[in-house]
Amino acid sequence: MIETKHNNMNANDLLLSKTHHDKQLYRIAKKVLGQERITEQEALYLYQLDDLPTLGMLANHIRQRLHQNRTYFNRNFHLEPTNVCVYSCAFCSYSRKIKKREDGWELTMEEMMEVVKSYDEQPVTEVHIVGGVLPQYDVAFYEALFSKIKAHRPELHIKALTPVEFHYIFKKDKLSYREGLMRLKAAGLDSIPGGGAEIFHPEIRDQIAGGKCSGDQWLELHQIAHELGIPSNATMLYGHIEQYEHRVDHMRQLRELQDKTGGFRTFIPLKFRNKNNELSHLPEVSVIEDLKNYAVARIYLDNFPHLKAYWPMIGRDTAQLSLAFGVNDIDGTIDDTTKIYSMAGSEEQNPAMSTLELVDLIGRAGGHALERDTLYEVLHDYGAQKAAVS
Ligand code: V47
Ligand code: SF4
Repeated sequence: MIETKHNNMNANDLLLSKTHHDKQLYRIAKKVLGQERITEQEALYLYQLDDLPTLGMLANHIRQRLHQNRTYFNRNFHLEPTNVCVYSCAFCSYSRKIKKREDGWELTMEEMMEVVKSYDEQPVTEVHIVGGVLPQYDVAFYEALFSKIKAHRPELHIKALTPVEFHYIFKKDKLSYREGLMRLKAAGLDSIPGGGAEIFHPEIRDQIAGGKCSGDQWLELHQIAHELGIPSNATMLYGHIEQYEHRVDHMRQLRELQDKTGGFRTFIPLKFRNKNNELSHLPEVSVIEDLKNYAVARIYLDNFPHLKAYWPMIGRDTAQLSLAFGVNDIDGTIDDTTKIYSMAGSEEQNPAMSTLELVDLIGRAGGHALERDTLYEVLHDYGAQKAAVS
């Protein structure tokens, strides 16, 4: 991934020469080199293009401009209050219906605090709290949970809940999104993860995630969070029944909101995994499709500073490859504390990686590993080392 200024000039010429045979691609390449925004039609064209190497070159050009070889990771753990849920999304392998709640788990406040305390001796900087939606986990419950976590470990960053939970619990308490978020922020909420976005377009959302908050509501909640100074992430669940048009529509809405608020930190494409859910008959998309999706996202979402590959979901090898297709962040979950993916058939059935392993994985792909906090402040610079791990 190393590029000097001199090499960079050559790379630009090479990029233009590689695209010269195709008028539309050439125009897109010129835009990328000139730091100009591409249109939705152009994003669609890139998705339809059967030319992964050129896509990789374009996306890597942007990644190099923004971050050079710097590749971030974060040490966090997941806290999942419950996997019982009032909704039944077709892609979800993890949740249990209320009628079958005895098959799932429902943690009490004390049990959740035990999970938090079990990390006391570990140098984690973030707790990611997300799970199923159930009436007993309401605004008062989360206020108490966040306050207790902050009282116990004030510096631990709380990245919690999605518009799916917020919408449900605020409605139950007759609170507006703004009122509810202000209360939870006062209790300790620091940022919002990217979940629950799936695909915004109702044509798809109604089929795979009917009943839960709409795409418009997801976006409205994030907009209000940004206005209140709560940063957030955004995801896109791809590779199921959606078409490329739906992915472009999804990213268009994110790009528009980011233009207004600037509150998104990172975009995280999530590959649909097909084990143990109602969409198990659908084949999973190939690694080529994964890389193409990262590249188009990096090229189209010009106002998102970071692009993250969630390695427990796609596996270590694809995570390494993704670094040449625009990705500059590898989610650094240190422990098998989320069941969302292992239950859906992810590559990593036991997704635990030590810091040294993560540094090594990044270094071997030519990256320069940096441990970050949730907001991308650098905590430790590991350089381009390949750690001595077996
Ligand atoms: O919204 C559920 C996805 C999401 C499956 O913000 C599935 O840092 C694939 O959003 N196949 C929740 N995906 C997780 C999430 C997340 C993950 C990592 C980091 C961050 C962050 C956010 O998981 C859900 C849904 O889109 N999901 N089931 C499945 N079978
Ligand atoms: Fe519930 Fe979330 Fe699973 Fe949908 S994806 S069923 S909202 S836990």
